Amino acid sequence: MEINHICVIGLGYIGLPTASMFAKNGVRVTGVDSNPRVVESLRQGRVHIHEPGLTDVVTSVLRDGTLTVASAPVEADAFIIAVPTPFHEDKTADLSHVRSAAASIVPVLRRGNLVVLESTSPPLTTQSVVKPILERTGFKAGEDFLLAYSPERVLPGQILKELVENARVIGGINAASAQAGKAMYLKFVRGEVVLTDAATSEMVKLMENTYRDVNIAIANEFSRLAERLGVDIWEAISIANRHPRVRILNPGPGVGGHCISVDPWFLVESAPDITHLIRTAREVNDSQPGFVFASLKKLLPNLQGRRVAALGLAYKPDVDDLRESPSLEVVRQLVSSGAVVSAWEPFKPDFVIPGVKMAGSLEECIQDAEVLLLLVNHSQLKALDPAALAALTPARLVLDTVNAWPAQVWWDAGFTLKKLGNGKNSPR
Ligand code: SAJ
Repeated sequence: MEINHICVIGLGYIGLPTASMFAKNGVRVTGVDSNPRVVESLRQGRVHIHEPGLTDVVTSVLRDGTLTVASAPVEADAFIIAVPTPFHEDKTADLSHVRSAAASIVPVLRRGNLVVLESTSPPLTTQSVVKPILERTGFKAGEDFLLAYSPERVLPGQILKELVENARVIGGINAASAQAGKAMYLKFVRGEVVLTDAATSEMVKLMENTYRDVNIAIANEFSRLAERLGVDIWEAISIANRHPRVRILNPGPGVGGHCISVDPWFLVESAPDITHLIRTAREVNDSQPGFVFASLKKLLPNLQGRRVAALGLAYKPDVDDLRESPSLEVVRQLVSSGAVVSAWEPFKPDFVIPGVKMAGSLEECIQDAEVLLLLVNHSQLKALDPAALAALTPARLVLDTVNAWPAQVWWDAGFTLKKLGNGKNSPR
């Protein structure tokens, strides 16, 4: 089967880069999004996602016409579903976008087509949710059309590079489906392509992010222990990591983003009785903003009316994505304790949080502050010079939750800098 035209449904963090990589490699792509604002802005050549290098690729393929945008799928050789899978209040997966994306393909599905689900989904979604919807056409999956699951595994901030270089797993509902998926992704993927069945590839994706979540949870729990026991967690981790088989990750304000903080719940949902560790890790990471709040309260016991400058709100460094960001939870807890919070997120200065004064600049954020709270290790925040900062703020108290700043330099500049997870009183 020759794939000359692909319809990518969902033009978000994954769909848009994927669509543009295919287009850049000469495949005709129709990008589809149900949000009219996304379609409209792309039609005008505006890219709604901040990702290094993405704007250049997207505008070039839009200009030469290899990528066009539409609000509904059109007939094509292959369809890729890359829509969000959020979770409900009770942490179970909300598959409504996957269902409606699959349903939107039904009127245009033709014999011989390939459909690939990329959205992170609970195990067995391809077989038990997507397949029956597509079979409403009267076609049989695996015979009349091919169906596979292929998770994206790219790191926000490095999407364009990792889309090409990472190993890609393609799980078919049968071998022919996996093979067809391989032929399609080889249009741009240079990493190893591994073929398996659909359920395995769904599980692989969830295992990867769960593995990371559990490892971050142990780092966060270590940071709490260190603080209680009078140990500096950053020193302890750097020593432990000299062991050849130990690689402890970094504690911080918690785990955010739309991947690691969500995906482990899909495994818990599929078998709650045998996933205690996974659930506990999620709970540890979700309660880490509370640990940050408690650490700040140790510095300023009564937060009522105290002026806190929160620096960075994104879920991780150098991205503009605030979804599930633990910094937001820290800020919410500060607001409910009566603190007067000003916040600055350099990648999204116009973000709105009820009760928080969003600053348009660093200077504005810190000008009246009593304490500086560093929540994200953005390069531009990490690079701040404490000597220069001292002239811009009356604050002399600093809580660094991400080990960004060299404590001694800050102490020398007149600040009392405390690091999250440092139970020692001395500067470090
Ligand atoms: N974090 C820590 N300590 C660390 C590392 C990360 O607290 O040592 C926090 C970050 O600050 C952030 C969260 O964890 O809040 C997640 O960040 P991340 O950089 O670990 O991962 P994501 O969510 O941006 O991307 C992950 C990646 N998965 C893995 O590394 C196993 C990526 O490859 C996936 O494609 C992506 O999830 C996804 O879409 O599923």
